[in-house]
Amino acid sequence: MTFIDLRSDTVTKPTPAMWAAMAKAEVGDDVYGEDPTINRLQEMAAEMLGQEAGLFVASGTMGNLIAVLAHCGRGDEVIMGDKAHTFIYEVGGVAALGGVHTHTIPNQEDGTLRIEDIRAAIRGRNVHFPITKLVVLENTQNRCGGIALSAAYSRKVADLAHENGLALHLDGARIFNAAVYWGVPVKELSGMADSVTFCLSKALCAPVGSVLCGSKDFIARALRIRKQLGGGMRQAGILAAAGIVALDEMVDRLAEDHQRAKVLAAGLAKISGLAVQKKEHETNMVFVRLMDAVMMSDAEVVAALKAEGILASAAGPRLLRLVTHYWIDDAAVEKTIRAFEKVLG
Ligand code: TLP
Repeated sequence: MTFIDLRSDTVTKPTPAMWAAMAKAEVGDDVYGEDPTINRLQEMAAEMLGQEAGLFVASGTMGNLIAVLAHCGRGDEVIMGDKAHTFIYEVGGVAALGGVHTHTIPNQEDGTLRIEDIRAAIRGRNVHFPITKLVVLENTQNRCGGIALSAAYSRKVADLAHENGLALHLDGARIFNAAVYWGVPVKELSGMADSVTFCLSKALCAPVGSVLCGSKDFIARALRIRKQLGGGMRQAGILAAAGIVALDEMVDRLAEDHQRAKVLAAGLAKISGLAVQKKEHETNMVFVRLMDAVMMSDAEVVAALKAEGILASAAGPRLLRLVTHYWIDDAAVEKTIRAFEKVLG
């Protein structure tokens, strides 16, 4: 059976143009800085994100970890949302590998952190306290619904961080979705941050990799940490070649994924037993809650959908997540709605 895979945009396979670019990629030893394709990707990414330099890394998780380790020393503190990917889904890496203390504050329904909560979380100088060094924002905010944060809000957070001598790191795994949502060049959402990671291997369809961007000094520190973590990847220009195609060809079309997510949400909203989460500034994710009247558990619904050829993920108790992407067309959306009707009918 071929599945309609809505579990995540991480499942996207490379496009034909990516396969072609990978087959003829010029490569070299990147630990010597000699892979021309990686160098080109890093320069392109930095330019697009409004930063001085970029570093190709294996994953979004590695990019965020390197950023936190480059900004903070052992015993320092980082402020982030309680729904931040770095807090929930990155295996506690900042604590395990960096000895960095995480101070969580609540993510609001709209994905933001309240400015007053950030301000209150910044520690004063006191011998008992860790030293606050960093604030992390996530754009789009995944667990809150794939919500695009605005440039104006991001600037406010950056200003607050900088006034207090802190850095701002942006987990921009899906920042291109946010840029397309707001209709702005991505640098407007990322240029104010001290560092930013974005993923090539999510909705942009490249098979592997993320780019961490920041100042030249920051990236020089990040390069050493990447090596320390075993992330020096040699002839990885093969992967970077797909990343270049991702940046050249795959950004503007993200609007189609956002539109299909809307159609999917509207179709699912008509099915009794489903409460579709509806928020402002949503992009390519649909979250649906199973209402009490539904006798099946989330795992049972996921299994029943799978039997119909649809893959969805359980995102919490009685909560499912469906993510649209390049390989989901209009027919797949329609088929998904019909499958939900059958499973819940
Ligand atoms: N998110 C994945 C899962 O890990 C949950 C997904 O399917 O959404 N930041 C954000 C905001 C992310 O959503 C993810 C991946 C990452 C970082 C990590 O990226 P990778 O998977 O490349 O390490």
